[in-house]
Amino acid sequence: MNAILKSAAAVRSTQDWQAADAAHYLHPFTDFKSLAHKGSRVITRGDNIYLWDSDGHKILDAMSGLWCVNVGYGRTELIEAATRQMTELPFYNSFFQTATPPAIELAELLAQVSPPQFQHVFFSGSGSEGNDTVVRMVRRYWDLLGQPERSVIISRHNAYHGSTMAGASLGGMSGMHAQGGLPIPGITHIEQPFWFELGRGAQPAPLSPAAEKASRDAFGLTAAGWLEAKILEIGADKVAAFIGEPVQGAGGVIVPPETYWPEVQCICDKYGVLLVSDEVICGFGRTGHWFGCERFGFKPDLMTFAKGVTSGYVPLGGVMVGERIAKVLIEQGGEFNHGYTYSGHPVACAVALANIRLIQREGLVERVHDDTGPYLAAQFAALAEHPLVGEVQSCGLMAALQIVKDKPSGRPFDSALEIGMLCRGHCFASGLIMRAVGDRMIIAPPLVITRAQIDEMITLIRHCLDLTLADVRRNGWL
Ligand code: PXG
Repeated sequence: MNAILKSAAAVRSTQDWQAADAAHYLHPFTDFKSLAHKGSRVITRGDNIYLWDSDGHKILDAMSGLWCVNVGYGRTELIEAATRQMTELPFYNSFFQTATPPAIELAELLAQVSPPQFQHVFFSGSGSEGNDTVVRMVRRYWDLLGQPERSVIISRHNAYHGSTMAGASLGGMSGMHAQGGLPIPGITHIEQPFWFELGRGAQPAPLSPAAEKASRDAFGLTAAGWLEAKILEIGADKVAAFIGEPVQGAGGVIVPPETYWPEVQCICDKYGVLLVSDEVICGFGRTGHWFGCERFGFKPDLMTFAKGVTSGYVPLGGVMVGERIAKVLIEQGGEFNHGYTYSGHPVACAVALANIRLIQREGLVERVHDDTGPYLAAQFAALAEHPLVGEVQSCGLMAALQIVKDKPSGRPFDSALEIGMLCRGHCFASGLIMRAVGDRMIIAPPLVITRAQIDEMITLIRHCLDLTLADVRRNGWL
């Protein structure tokens, strides 16, 4: 397989790839003109946690593709599962009272690895589509219970729930809302549980660990209180559901205070509001648990998943449907007028089965929980001493460090300086893929990463922070 890809890369030069790319390919979330001018980086091959570009440079992929390649690149089990299924039955739908063995078996296995309230699944092709299904399903649920006015869904600013009309509306990205008249009606947002930005306040000196924990815990309750205030403002009889990522991924790996989710659960219970956990990033071991809701101790009614379900080898998403909703949809629902051509795609489901069995066989969730997660947390904690770093946070195998101008006060650099992008540029040039969300640098490496590879990644991160610091000093920005 790799030999074929290698030879494909060798057939055309990087320049040639870039010219064809610029001429025909509109990339997602991209300034087309500026990329056409600059030229794409063409990735041609992957193995384990590493990628290679069309110039032969080796890169440590600390973002798992896009938060998805949990079992790493080049896993024969997944490739063989796809080949077998394509040979036997590449496609059949699940619409007209039909099903395929991989879709049935995957539904069964997902029910086993999910929290016990989940015995049913609805498949989609992506996380965005999964969240479209969430919107359709929660509104259908309340319709069936004779409360159609209960239709408002509450989400959070700086959340990411996808890029379809419903996904982008549920998300809280202002840049996305600014294009195309979003959000769609019936979706509203509260503030995010981001302690460093909203709860810490300016401090003359660093907080002691005990004072910081107390401050975080108090802020968690405050942030959950914003949900209650919003429910009361709208009227509980109009609120259908609350949706959140256990840890906000694209928003910058924002790990909520421990008090946040249990309090959100109490508030949803108090007002009968459905609770939806978007597990597209947090699911399938990322947090050291099968699902992020288990890490944070809450019990959602719906869980959206995608990405890690197939480790990104083929597209698949869906929604785990809790018994509270499933019972109503099944027993009183009649036909649910919703579905996608690729709902339960047999090849995607076969790959997901192989992927989940691999995660089980290699004990990857336990490994993140007991070994590599705590190891990464300790290595990241040491980065907090760097002069540019104001905060570090990690949860399982995702982590963030916040670049600040002034450590004690946490004061940021002028956003126009784009220090995060500067640091990201050094990462790229040094053979490391690390993302910048503003001035917050984030990673989510494949779950197969070893301790030695974590050391290698941390050395690269430290090197890139040093290069960024040198730039900042040279330009007199400190
Ligand atoms: N929910 C969450 C929590 C996600 O992170 C989606 C839904 C949408 O999934 P699809 O499969 O439709 O893309 C996502 C996707 C980034 C980035 O910049 C993150 C995502 C997608 C693209 C970019 O970190 N997450």
